[in-house]
Amino acid sequence: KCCLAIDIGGTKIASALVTDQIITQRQQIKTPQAEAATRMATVLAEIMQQYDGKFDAVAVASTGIINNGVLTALNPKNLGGLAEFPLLDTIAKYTACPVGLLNDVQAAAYAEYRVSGEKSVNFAFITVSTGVGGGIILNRQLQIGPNGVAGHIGHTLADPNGPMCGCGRRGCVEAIASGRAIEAAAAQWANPCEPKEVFARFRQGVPEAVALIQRSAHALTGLIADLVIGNDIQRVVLGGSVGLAEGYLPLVRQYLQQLPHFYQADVVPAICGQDAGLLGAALWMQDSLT
Ligand code: ADP
Ligand code: BMX
Repeated sequence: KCCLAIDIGGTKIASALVTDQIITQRQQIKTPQAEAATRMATVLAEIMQQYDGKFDAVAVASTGIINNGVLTALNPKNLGGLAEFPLLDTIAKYTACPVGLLNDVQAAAYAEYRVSGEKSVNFAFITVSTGVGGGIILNRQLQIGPNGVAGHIGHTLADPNGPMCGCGRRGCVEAIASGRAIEAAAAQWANPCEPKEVFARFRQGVPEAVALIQRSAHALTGLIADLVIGNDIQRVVLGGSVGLAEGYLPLVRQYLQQLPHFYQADVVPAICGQDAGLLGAALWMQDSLT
């Protein structure tokens, strides 16, 4: 069986064919940031046409809350202002095959758990990417929830006096730790730069870059500690372009080790890398159909 997998992130949209965990014909484009609804429909139409006739099922992992076939952004700023989008109807226009949808990070968590042959009973995947997202596995079951909301841990509180989050609440982890948060802060510098360059400066020891990355890693450590103590999580996998950026994980581990024993968990880098969403969506679809 061959699955067309599509991963819609805040920064990039990837698509590929997935058969037995093997990814072929992978493509990647930038997520539309203007006229987002119209352009999203066009992009999806193009993807569906490119792979036409090559798959038996479609699995979509998307940023946002996926419920009843509709994508609702918790933080519309992460999706070029796109607040609500009829994801299922848009895809179903182009295929009679079964279509499955879930949140991007729920999918990535599923991939990391399945592919690694993970033994832990309670497990979490956290991505620090455009936003901060999570996927939680409790009792070996991926948590999706009745409304698709489960795992949106980027919107737990990091600092009641922190910056406003795009979701409308003040001080979320995402407003402090995410790629967008780093981007917004670094845009205010005398010598502004993108997150990738912020990391280069952090590694060179430039004080404002060090402080910014430390702030992100600190918020993330608080989130991990809260997850561990709230859900008895044994293992945490970190992903996303910020989460996997050189120097970030050691900082998170260092901060976590400063906390008392009960807050500790193994924190390891994602093994599926940039393909976790694609792979997870396909595996989840396959497992739900059988
Ligand atoms: P998505 O959110 O679409 O899943 P990513 O995981 O690539 O995509 O995250 C995108 C965010 O990561 C953006 O904010 C971008 O600026 C930042 N980013 C991209 N590349 C790097 C890098 N090499 N180092 C640090 N941050 C990066
Ligand atoms: C946001 C939220 C989550 C998503 C997470 C990571 C939106 C549009 N997205 O918290 O649903 O899982 O970002 O998304 O509200 P990414 O695009 O950074 O991978």
